[in-house]
Amino acid sequence: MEKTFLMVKPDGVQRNLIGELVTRFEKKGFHLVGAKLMTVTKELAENHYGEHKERPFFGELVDFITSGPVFAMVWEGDNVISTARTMMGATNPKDANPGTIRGDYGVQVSMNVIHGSDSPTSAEREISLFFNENELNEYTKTISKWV
Ligand code: DAT
Ligand code: MG
Repeated sequence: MEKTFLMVKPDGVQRNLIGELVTRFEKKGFHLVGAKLMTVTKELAENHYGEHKERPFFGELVDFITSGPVFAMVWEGDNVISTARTMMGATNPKDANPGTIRGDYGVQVSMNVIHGSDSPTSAEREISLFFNENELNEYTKTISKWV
């Protein structure tokens, strides 16, 4: 079953959006396999956002993601990687449709509430960067045959 890495960014944590965002993915029918409140180190931030190293906003991005706790999660489900991206909305909240997370809760591109892996390769990479094997829970819910 496909897994993705989602993270409530420091702005989402400060704005008390953890519960709301977890609820959206739960109600959609996805399956939570790991979650933790944590503070991202500079080293982890630079590794996680390595693809953006040459971008002008890289320093600001690393400073922001390390500025306060984040809520890191692993979610499982059919097409969860692309569906979670659709639920998140466009990177820049000004372009994100109402009803999406960034469309409903974001204003600035640099503080856009949530991170989500953009491909199977990045999902695998990001899950292993943020979680140890023993922090991922494999379990079955009775409801899984209905949703
Ligand atoms: P996404 O988070 O939708 O995958 P991304 O990978 O292109 O977007 O960029 C990573 C983060 O970097 C993004 O969530 C917010 C920040 N960012 C992107 N473009 C930016 C810009 N032009 N100015 C400031 N921050 C930006
Ligand atoms: Mg990205």
